[in-house]
Amino acid sequence: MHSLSSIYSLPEAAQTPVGAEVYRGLSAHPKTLSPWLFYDEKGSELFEAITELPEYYLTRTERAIFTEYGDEVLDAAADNRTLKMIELGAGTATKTGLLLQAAVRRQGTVDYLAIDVSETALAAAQQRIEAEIPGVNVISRVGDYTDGIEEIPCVGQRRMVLYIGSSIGNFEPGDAIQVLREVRRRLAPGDKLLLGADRVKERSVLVRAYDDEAGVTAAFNKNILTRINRELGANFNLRLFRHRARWNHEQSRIEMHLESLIPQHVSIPALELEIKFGRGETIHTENSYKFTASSIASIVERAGFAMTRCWTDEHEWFGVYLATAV
Ligand code: AVJ
Repeated sequence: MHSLSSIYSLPEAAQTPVGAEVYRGLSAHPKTLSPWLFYDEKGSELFEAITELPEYYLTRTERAIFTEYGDEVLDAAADNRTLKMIELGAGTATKTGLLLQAAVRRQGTVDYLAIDVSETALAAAQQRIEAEIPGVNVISRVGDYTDGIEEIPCVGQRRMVLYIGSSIGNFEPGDAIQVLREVRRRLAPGDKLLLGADRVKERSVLVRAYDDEAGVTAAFNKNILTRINRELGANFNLRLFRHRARWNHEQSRIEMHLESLIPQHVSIPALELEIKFGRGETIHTENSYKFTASSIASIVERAGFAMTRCWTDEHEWFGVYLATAV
């Protein structure tokens, strides 16, 4: 048996998802790494900690919108039918509980399909929801994005797909449209999309949310290097890189980078790679796009939805958008 690695003479590790992404990203100019690499066990813990930081207004603001307008959202989405909910990237589904409670108040019971790549997060979410919100029938599906949307048969019922938490902001605008088109393809006309997306606002508020006082976001960003050290035997010295968060006004996005403090070489034995860094050179690890009501409307419309309603908080810092499949 020939393995692919011997045919292409790439090391075995370069063909695992993590190895392939690190190989691609750190051989590229400028250097980049995809944000999904953040979410190993430690990274997922750090992200949970970020959501509770005073500077990170996103989670708390979206939760406040669901608390205040949950019943309105459900009314507007259901069109007087029974609503079934499907969540993409459900994670721990803590905010979703507020919408599920509103659904139970409205219709007594609700079917909820939670889709996520993390089996452990899903299991915890399912257990908590079943214990805390009687009336919710939880089905969980381990997988990527849209896997399983069609699995809820819906004769005479409405589906509402939840894509909340501003997860859409990690995509380039063109890719965001593609993802939502994929969602649309699995829905029927009249079905709903509920999208949570962070808004453009004053630069200092945005930058602080991604460069907090306690350094939790810095640790989250640098954890990607720890992961590469552990999984690919690399020798990144975390003290020789610093966390950077910058607002890119032209592209309407917060960028996170890891900046090399000195000229240095890093070796990644499992990939047979030696990476050279100049002083001040960065690895671009994340884009977090920020939207206006009209930039979000244009994305959902290009994906085959009509914008139906939106809700925001008192500062207009975060948006929750209800769109209808056309
Ligand atoms: C999970 C993609 C919504 O962009 O705000 C938080 C990730 N990165 N702090 C975001 C993140 C740094 C987060 N999303």
